Amino acid sequence: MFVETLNSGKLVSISPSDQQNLFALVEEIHYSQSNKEQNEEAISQIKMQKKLIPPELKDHILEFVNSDYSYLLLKNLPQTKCDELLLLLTSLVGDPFAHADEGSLIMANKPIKTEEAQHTTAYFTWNKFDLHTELPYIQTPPDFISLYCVNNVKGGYTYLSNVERALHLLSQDQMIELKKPQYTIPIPPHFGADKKQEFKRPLLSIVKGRPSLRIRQDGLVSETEAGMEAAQALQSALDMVREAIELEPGSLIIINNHLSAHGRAPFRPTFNHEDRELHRVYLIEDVNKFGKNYDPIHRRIRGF
Ligand SMILES: O=C(O)CCC(=O)C(=O)O
Ligand SMILES: [Fe+2]
Repeated sequence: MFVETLNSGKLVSISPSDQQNLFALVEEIHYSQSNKEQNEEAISQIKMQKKLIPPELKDHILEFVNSDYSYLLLKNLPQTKCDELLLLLTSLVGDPFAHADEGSLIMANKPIKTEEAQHTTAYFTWNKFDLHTELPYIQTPPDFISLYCVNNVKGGYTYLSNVERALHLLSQDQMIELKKPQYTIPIPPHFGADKKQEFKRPLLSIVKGRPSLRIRQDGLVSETEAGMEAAQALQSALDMVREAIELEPGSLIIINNHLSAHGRAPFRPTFNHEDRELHRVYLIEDVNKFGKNYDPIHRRIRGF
C-alpha cells in the first residue's frame, strides 16, 4: 500500500493483494436499485463485510473522517462490482442517502443528451461545473460525497478546493458577511421544486471549531451588496486554491463536503460506452441530523 499527502488531500494506493481481498468481500453480493428504492438485503450484506476490510486501508479511511483533509483518494481498486465497493468502503464514513426528488441512491454521473442539458449544470451534463458544495440548498447537506470512477475521458478533471485555504485569502469583513443568513441558493430545475422552497442561509458556519461551507454560484442571491461581494471573493479564493485530479477507472474519491468545494472541468462527451462515468453517493454521519425530513426505509431525504 502506497500512501502520500496530495495538497489538501491524501492518496492511498491499494496493493494488488488488498485489491483481491476487497473483491472477494463483494464478489457474491448483488446490489440493485431503482429510482426510489434499493436492495436492502445487499446493503446489509455489504455492511457485514466492513469489519473484513484490510485493516491498514480501514484505518486510513477512519482517520480521514476525523481529519482536516479535504479528500481521500483511493487508487487501484477492482474495476468490477463498483457499486458494491463504493457502498462497502463508504460504509466506514457514514450512511448513504439520496434526495427523494433527485433519483437513485447511487447516481451515475454520465452525460445524457437532452434539451435540459444545454441549459443547466448537473450530474448529467458535460459543461464546466464551478466549484460548489453538494446539496447546498437543503437544510442538512451531506457530510461527505464519494465518487467512484468507472471511466474517464482525457481532460475530465475533478476539481477540489480546501475551504480553510480559501478563507485565508478573505478579509474579516468578508467572513462576517458570509456568516449572515442572507443568501438564497436556487434549487436546480431537475428537482422540480418551486421558489417557495428556497431559504435564506449563511454560506459559512463554524461547526466544532471547523469551517463548514455551502456554496453554489449560479443564480446565488444575497440580500445585500456586501454579501454578494463577499460571495464573489469567496468564489475567486476557491478558484485560486483549486487542485485538479483526473480520476482513473478504479479510483474512488471521498470528499469532505464541509471542508472542501468540488467541481469539474468541461469535457467532450462521447454518448457511448466510452463516456466519462462516475458513480456518486451522498453520505451522512448521523441520520438523526435530518430530523423528520428523513425516510429511513427508503434512505430518502425530502424537502429543502
Ligand atoms: O463530475 C464530476 O467530476 C463532479 C460532478 C459533481 O459535482 C456532482 O455530481 O455533484
Ligand atoms: Fe457536485
